Amino acid sequence: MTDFFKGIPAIRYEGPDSGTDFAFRHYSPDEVVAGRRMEDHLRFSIAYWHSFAWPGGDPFGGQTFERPWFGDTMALARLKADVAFEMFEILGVPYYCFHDADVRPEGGSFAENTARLNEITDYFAEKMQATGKKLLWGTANLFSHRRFMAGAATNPDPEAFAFSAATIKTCMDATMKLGGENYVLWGGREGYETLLNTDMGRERAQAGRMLQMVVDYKHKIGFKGAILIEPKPQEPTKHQYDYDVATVYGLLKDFGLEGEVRMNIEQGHAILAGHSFEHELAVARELGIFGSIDMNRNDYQSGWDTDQFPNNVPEMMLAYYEVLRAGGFTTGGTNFDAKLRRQSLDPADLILAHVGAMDACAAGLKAAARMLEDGKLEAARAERYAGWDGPRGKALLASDLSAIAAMVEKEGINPEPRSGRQERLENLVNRYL
Ligand code: XLS
Ligand code: NI
Ligand code: NI
Repeated sequence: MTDFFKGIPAIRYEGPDSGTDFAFRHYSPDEVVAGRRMEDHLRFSIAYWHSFAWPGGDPFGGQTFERPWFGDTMALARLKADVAFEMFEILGVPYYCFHDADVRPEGGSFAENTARLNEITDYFAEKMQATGKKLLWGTANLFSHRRFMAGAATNPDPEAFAFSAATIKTCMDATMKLGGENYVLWGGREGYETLLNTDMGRERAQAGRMLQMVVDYKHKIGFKGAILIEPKPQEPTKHQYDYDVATVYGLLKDFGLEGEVRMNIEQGHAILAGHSFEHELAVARELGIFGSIDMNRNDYQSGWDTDQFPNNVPEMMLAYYEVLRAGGFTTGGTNFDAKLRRQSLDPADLILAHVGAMDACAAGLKAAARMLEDGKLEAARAERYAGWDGPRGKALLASDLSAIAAMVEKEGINPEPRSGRQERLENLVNRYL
């Protein structure tokens, strides 16, 4: 045991009237919601990078956090892992996620990076065995080191493509070794900063080819998890090729991968793309490519991907409603891709940020389940489209323009507008909160 979280108790469900900050008010892992234990529904996961690797910097200032494991030795990487697993236990969170660069110090070569990754993930394997914690997904950080400044797969330099491909292989191997349930690709610098120096067609083709290689390798090694892409429109680049769910679907179609790759959808990225979170979830659900979520929130005024901990229950209800409509998570889960504000220095801040986020997710899920079980919203939606289920609706889509024109003329068809009832439905939704 380290003493980092000294004095902080294991967090338990105490219900809405609990008198302490260190308790869940809504998240009760064994409680059954919509036919499933809450723990199995929500499948919470902690993001190693934000909670244990991020030093608290912003564009105007550097490190604010002082953590005993900061530094670039393997001994400190092990200390970081000790603290991380202690936090997973305190919170009772079943899963975690990591990038290679979060968990091992950067080596002087690809071979040294690989050796260090293998060493620390062996240490993880022991800890997972001892605690029962699981890996939701692994990924490669192909955006922080300067070698990736012009992209990874989309880099104009083939050697950067090669280094990226090799690094992805080692991270897929580590994910497989740890029994990871997914492997994620987020295209951090797979985009451009200016069109003036960019061959967009070539870069997009490189991105598609890398993705094919990832899928081929998954099958080659028998990885049973899902390959997930995490769309984001921009930041750090001006434009990213995995802009949003619909854009990625086009990419998957182009490269013959629509049955192979699903989406990891992040709240803050949806907002940056000019969408709501539930929009992105609904698009993925409709296209059959929903996978997992990165849960956080943006500051709606700042315009950045601020990665704050989620706390807006009405928004989360609508998000989990889409998750439930998609049939719930299979390999995916709720990964807190969220970081403290840089003034939140205390170990307790790290715990309480997750406690509040888990509670907000639980409250959102429960409200969503009530709304789905009650069925009024779905009944209103079905009623609005009922005409399409009748014989005329079905026949129309199989018809053609001239036959339809003849029918409209003969029968004197003249559609009568009906209310969309938006406010009425908005009132209905608020009743489940
Ligand atoms: C950054 C992304 C990143 C991915 C994993 O905005 O959210 O953290 O989740 O590379
Ligand atoms: Ni993000
Ligand atoms: Ni993310």
